[in-house]
Amino acid sequence: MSGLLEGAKNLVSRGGDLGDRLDGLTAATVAATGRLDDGLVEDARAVVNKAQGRLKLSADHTVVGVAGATGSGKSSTFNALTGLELSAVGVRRPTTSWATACVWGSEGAQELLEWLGIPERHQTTRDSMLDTRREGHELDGVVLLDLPDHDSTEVSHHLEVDRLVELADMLVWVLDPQKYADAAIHDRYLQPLRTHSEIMVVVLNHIDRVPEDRREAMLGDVRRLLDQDGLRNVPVIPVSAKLGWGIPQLKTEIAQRAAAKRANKSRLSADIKTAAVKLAKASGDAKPRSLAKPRVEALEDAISEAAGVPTVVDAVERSVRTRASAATGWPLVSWVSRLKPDPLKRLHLALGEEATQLAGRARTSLPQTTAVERARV
Ligand SMILES: Nc1nc2c(ncn2[C@@H]2O[C@H](COP(=O)(O)OP(=O)(O)OP(=O)(O)O)[C@@H](O)[C@H]2O)c(=O)[nH]1
Ligand SMILES: [Mg+2]
Repeated sequence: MSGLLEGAKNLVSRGGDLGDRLDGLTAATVAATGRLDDGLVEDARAVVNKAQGRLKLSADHTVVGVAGATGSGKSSTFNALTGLELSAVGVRRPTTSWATACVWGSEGAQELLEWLGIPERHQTTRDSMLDTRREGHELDGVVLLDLPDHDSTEVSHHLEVDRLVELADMLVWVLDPQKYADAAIHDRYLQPLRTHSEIMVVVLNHIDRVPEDRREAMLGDVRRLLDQDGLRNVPVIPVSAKLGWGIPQLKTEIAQRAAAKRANKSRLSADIKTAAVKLAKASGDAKPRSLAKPRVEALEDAISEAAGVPTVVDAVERSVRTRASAATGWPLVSWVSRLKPDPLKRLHLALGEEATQLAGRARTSLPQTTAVERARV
């Protein structure tokens, strides 16, 4: 148990390479199996599997999920970023049932999209369209995902959201003036993701519908709630997806992180750290109990007695003595000792050629362990 604790602690404090951290978490998961809560270990194992899966795929792409409540304007934001009407924007709620992807720079993205489980009919490649404008290249390497609503009445929607929020390298949370304070998003997503602030951006959409003199106060309120969630570093951008306000800022925010090609590593590293902290916490920091030396020795004695070790030691001793006197005694009488039975042979054990190795048949004639010896062990 101390090994597990040490492993997890090192993982938490060390700034080391992602591969090392992953190895550390793998080792801690193996050590924790059967010792810590199964659910916790299972979660840690899922993190290991996900990280191993993602690290095998394109490091040139950054998967950006656009998430939020129903009607907050995810699809509108997605369309504004792509400059295309790819995702259905609806009046009827909820509109988006399946994630849609738009990829800028498709080379190497196919396997990534497969891993994300986005069917081909829900994928669009930005460079397949004639796109000569300079800004078209700004988002090179981005795989933008329009997600269904997390607060849906449809169970399949939040299952899909949860799955993709887990896999994305970066997340854009779309809030709206009516529901930005909903516990549903803060308690279920934002707060638990406070360890992942580096990979998140929040937008306050529908800002055109907020009277101008109230915008500042509302943004301040969103900021306060995010600070409470532990997301002090996460930027909040006022946006009107409908009118295109704030879209260039959002684009720049995404583009900078995508260009740094760090988001996927930051994400995995935050996941690994979170899992490690949980394992370390569950394992506690009490010193592992050590047994007093006399008790260890008593146990060793009982086990060796039950296994017949003293009988063999005694037989070896007597056998060596008999052989020695046969070899070195005065020839006139030494032949007498050869007549004595070899104590080792009686146990179906024998001293090898040079009397240094003990050789035996698979089944020796060592006495069976008695009930008393077993009880002592
Ligand atoms: N005035 C205004 N309307 C907006 C804005 N963004 C979206 N809308 C409208 O809000 C409604 C919902 O927008 P969607 O983009 O479909 O929202 P969504 O989050 O994708 O919704 P679901 O897919 O159902 O979860 C649509 O009627 C949009 O036209 C905005 O910034 N300002
Ligand atoms: Mg939608």
